[in-house]
Amino acid sequence: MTTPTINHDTDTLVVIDVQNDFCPGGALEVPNGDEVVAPINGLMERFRHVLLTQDWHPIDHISFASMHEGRNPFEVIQVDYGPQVLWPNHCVQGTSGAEFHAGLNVDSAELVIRKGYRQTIDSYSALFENDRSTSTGLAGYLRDRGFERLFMAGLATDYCVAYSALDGRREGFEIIVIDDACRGIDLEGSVEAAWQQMTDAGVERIDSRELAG
Ligand code: VGL
Ligand code: ZN
Repeated sequence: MTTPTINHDTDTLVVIDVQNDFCPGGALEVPNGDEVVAPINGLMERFRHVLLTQDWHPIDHISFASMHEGRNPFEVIQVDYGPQVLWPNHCVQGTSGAEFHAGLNVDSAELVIRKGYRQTIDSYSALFENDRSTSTGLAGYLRDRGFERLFMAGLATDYCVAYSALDGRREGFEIIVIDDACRGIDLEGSVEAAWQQMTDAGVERIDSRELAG
């Protein structure tokens, strides 16, 4: 794809999980995660409509390794809805780790959608929880608002960005991931695998410099 032009009526920028715990020094740090802040601030000035997601877990969340005796972070277990990576405790509701990065200019955001707040299920995607069927309500909101195309940026490429992009395609939205405004966790090649899946699903991949309007 070459130089998409922003359509201010039907495009929205979805900024995913730019929270302290995913930045250097955070509980689940994404390598160089804070490098997305500057490009995303630039993008937020250019889009009329901006939404944010916020990972928002109870302290006893099922995805936390600390809840599973004898298990360590980054191991994978089977739960009711399939495989689940176990994470260090992160983005606990009300903690500073769950706050947006202090440098992120969140003022223009029209909606903050929180996810992962149910104890028994994780939610990487902004649209569906990890069973891929429990809706967060976002798809309906986006349709109600008349949005057709979602530009996505944030953390982490291989988890919350990829799952959101894939679910967005499944729900019939055009999805464009702005690659230079994302960073990945990269467990055993997961960034490359995520890009393969996204590309196969028709997700477009651009650099913020390729965006016009
Ligand atoms: C995320 C792992 C656990 C993300 C959230 O934002 O990509 N990854 N929770
Ligand atoms: Zn999480």
